[in-house]
Amino acid sequence: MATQPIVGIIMGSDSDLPIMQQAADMLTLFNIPFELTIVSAHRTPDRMVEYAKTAHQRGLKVIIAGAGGAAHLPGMVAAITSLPVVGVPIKSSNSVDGWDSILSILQMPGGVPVATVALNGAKNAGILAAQMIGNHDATVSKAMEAYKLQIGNEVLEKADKMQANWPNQFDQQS
Ligand code: RP5
Repeated sequence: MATQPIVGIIMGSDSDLPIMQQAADMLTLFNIPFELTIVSAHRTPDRMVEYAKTAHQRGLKVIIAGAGGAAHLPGMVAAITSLPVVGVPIKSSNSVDGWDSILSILQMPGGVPVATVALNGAKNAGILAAQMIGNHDATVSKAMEAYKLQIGNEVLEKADKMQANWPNQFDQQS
C-alpha cells in the first residue's frame, strides 16, 4: 500500500471529528492512504485557500470536506481545486436543524459541483471516495465489490433470522 495520502479529509472544527472519523474508517477499510485535518472556511480562510490550491500537486485525488451550520468549506474548496470534492453536511452546535448544513453544501451553482452525501453521512463519503479511487486501482475496485457482497449477505442473514420468527409471512429466498 502506498503511504502518500491520496484522499484529503478536512473538517471545519474538531467538533466534526466524531462524524468525519467514519470517512477515515472506510478509507482504512479499503487500505487507502489519507490525510485528515481541520480547515475552517471562516476561521482560517487563508489555510483553506492554501489547502485547496496545493491539494492536487501534493498528490490528492479526492477531497472529503465536512462542515456544519453555515457550511461553506466544501463549496469554497471546490471553487478553488480541480479535484472532486465530496461534501458532508454535519448537524453541529450551530445548525438550526441540519437542513442549513445540507443546503449550504448541496445547492452549488452550475460549474462548481460538490458531491453531497446525507446529513452526517461521512461513511458514504468515504465509500464514494474509495469508489473514485477504485476507477484507477484494481485492488480497491475488487475490495469494493467484496464489500458490496458482504453488506448484501448481512441483509440476507437478517432476513433468514426474521423468516425464522415469522415463517409464513414471506417465503422467497432471494
Ligand atoms: C462549522 O461550525 C464547523 O464545521 C462545525 O460543524 C461548526 C461548529 O464549530 P465549533 O463551534 O464546534 O468549533 O464551521
